[in-house]
Amino acid sequence: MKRFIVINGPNLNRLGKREPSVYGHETLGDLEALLTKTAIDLEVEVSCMQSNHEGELIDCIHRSVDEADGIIINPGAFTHYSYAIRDAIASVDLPVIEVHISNVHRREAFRHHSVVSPVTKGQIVGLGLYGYVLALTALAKGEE
Ligand code: CA2
Repeated sequence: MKRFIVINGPNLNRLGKREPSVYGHETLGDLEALLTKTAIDLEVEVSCMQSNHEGELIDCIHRSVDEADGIIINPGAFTHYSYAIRDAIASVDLPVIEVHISNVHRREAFRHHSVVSPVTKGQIVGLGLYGYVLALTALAKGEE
């Protein structure tokens, strides 16, 4: 059975607790439950992690080489400036889909640019938690 890792970056453990107009009312636990259910429907395995620490995110990306068939990542604010996370993604030979809950292009200018997008398979933005469901579906049904 194919196995996918979902990586959430800094502050995403605060989902549902603040800024519902931007990020919605659902919590990180709700997201993980949604993805677990989606994985059952798609007949794949999913495991989720969240960290506020850049190095832990990088270690998880590296470990995924031996543990997964693909990665879904929301790097949080690291999206906009972490060349280290970009290099980690580039170092693994796995399909990686970048997800953002909010429509970053409608927000502050510093959120408009992603330094990780050039090394990902694709990017989904602005569709709330459903973006993760779409990403998991794309990986599950993909050829890679
Ligand atoms: O839209 C996204 O998913 C973001 O990756 C979320 C990041 C932000 O820095 C990116 O520009 C876009 C921030 C996550 C913070 O999450 C919070 C959740 C609830 C309350 C406060 C922050």
